[in-house]
Amino acid sequence: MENSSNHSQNAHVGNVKTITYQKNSISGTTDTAYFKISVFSTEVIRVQVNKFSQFYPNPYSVIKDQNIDTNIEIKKSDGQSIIATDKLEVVINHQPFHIKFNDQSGQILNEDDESFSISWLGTEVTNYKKLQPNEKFIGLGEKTGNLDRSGAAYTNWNTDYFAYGVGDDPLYMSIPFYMGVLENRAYGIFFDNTHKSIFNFGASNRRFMYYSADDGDMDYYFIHDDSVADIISHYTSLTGRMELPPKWALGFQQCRYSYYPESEVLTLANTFRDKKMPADVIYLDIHHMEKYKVFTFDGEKFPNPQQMIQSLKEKGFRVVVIMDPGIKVEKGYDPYDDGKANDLFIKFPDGEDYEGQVWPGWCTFPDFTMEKTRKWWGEKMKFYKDAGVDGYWTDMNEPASWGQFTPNLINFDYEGEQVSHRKARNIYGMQMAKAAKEGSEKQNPKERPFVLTRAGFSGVQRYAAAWTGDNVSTDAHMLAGIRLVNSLGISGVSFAGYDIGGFAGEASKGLFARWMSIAAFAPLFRAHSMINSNDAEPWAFGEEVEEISRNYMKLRYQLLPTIYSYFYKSAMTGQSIATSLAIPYSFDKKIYSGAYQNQYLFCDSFLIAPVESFKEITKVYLPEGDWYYFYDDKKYIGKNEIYVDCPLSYLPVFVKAGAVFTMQSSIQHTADQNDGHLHVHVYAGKVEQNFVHYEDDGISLSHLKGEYLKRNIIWNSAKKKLHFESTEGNYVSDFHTIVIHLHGFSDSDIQIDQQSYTTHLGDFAFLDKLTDFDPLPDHSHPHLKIKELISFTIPYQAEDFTIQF
Ligand code: NBV
Repeated sequence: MENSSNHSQNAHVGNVKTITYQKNSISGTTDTAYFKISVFSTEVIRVQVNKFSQFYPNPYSVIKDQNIDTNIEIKKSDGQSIIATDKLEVVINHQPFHIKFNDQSGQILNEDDESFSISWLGTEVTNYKKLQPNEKFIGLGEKTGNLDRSGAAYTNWNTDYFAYGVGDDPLYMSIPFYMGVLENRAYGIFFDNTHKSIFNFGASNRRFMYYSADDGDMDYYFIHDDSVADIISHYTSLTGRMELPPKWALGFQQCRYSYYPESEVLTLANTFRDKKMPADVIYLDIHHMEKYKVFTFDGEKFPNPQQMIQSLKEKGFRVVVIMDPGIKVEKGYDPYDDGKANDLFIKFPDGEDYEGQVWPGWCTFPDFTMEKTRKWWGEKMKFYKDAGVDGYWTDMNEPASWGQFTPNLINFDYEGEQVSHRKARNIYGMQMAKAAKEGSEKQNPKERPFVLTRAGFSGVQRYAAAWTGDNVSTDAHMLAGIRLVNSLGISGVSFAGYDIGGFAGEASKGLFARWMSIAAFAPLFRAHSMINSNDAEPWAFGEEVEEISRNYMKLRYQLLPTIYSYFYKSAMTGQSIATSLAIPYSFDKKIYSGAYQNQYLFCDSFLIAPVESFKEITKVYLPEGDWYYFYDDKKYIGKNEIYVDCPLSYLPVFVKAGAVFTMQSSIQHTADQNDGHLHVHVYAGKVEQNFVHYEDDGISLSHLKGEYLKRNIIWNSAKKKLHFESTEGNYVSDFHTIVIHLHGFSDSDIQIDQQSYTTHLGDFAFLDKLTDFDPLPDHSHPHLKIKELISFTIPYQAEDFTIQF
């Protein structure tokens, strides 16, 4: 179909020449291309265009089928075809081919630039979209820069980037999904092409935004619904959602490049327990291996890994090991011999194995785009399982190699399609994470897997949590990491975190303390640091930092009933856990400003206002609604900018008026017994809130067979009614008593069904008072007494009950 021999000039898709109308899709030809527009569902339209009579879809990311029964109406005329669903109107103009998307009221959401719409420059395919007035752009996963990406451009090409700069691009993971936010409406676009791609949100021009890929199909999903959160929900119903992780993965995780020998690992575990700093996970980085060879232990450093891991387990720790993809080229080394014998490595087109240099020296690389290889890798993981390892950390899976320039001609299986590195690179890391997850499930079928991955692509959330790679110990990096994690949350990857303290460089005392306090409110709570750097455990920075860290670590563990409930919610709905304000307050322009763009909601109730370590006072923007300062219940009116003191011991945190969240007693690790009291915190406010409290055993798969407990706690502040619905599921609660804390109330007359309960003014502190370091004089201490807090205790019961006051 291609008629342009001049590849250095833009070749436009041209006019529609033929068109056929099928049930819920339209397809046809243009002067230069083939196209198909399918109604995937009421809110999702798929557009496919290429120059061949066959499409080459990405087999990895989208796991949902088209719902061909979606109710639609098609209007046909010579110049246009219009598809209308209950949410969207798609106007396909025929001459030339260009598309416009309207919402159901006819307001424009998005339209192609008429002259260029879909065009090619050689094999490079691009879709040009007109910039709408005041359009903002959010998402694109692990991308540095501002929350609003307008005026910037980004490349998707998974890249190993040690000590990246806070504005650098590309990094390790590519998620070609973004949302456009207009005055009062929003849409999402997922460009499902694994080649190197570019998203230009109006950089160096003011005519259009565009997304392009080096090669392959123009294949995108256009999504529209009432809110940004709904759009994320559709995107994650296409590309999948995280599965509920084991609860231990929500605890504090301590990493270092590298802890060894065995005695150091055991001392580390003991120190957490001695110092009463709750923690769950210890990582073994590359020095656990013999000469960096995956699926080995260094016999000198770790003479008895099984015994060591068993002893860590007895202290309540889980062990996660690193797995790099590179397999050392060494005859006699089983993974090499076996992989070679089974033809599992990526190859040059002449059939010779590709070899690149990584930690072990010259290596081959398993072709994770092949089912056979993924299975084989999973079988090899028996080695770690036998030692007692519980979690897996897939690093270097961009794939990285010295020189950082993998030749493009290398061949990958790509589920039988046989493609070059150009098409396979971006998907490689995700497929390694898949191999690790499935390997873990095979080796340990009774427990939920935990995989942490560096590289990934759309859909990676189904297999692994993500961390933002080799950051640096600076305040700017701390804040940039928060935006990266929030952006991952916008883009379907809700289980994510950053290296607390910074991987490269040395954190100052203040920086480490602040970073710990913020990360206590991150989905993944993990500290890590580079080889040859100072000790960077939470006690390594002196007593003050130790106390601050302990305070926030304890708080994290006390909040686990809420955090776990939100992980459950995220697994069900694809919604973020660390939620950029652009999700709930998308149309409030203030939240995009440089001063406030790092703010986010954690588990919906907490507004976290991250601030540099050197600041003692900061400006916070409180969006719509009322807000309570977390530490003393002082109430603030929303849509307001306020100044807040922010000594290192008090990270600015506010609770949304009308919020409900749950807490438990202080524990040392996630499997530690709490005291049986479920603390339900309820805040006066005008909104009705439904908090879904979720419990299960935190580790097995029995929750999928009904062994869970779910309970809606519905708080209607206007009617002063707190309703505990009856519990659902067969799991017997971890709690025997409910303690209710009412914040922002003066009323103390409480009836539960017919019975009256006595309440008392509370004396509740979310943080312990620091011993010698408290910066505030006693009388102004925020946590000494929460004056308006009223608490009372009732026995836990499975049946529903209402508290009226
Ligand atoms: O395995 C060593 C490191 C690891 O600690 C880090 O978290 C990864 O992002 N790894 C990169 C390899 C090289 C780092 C210089």
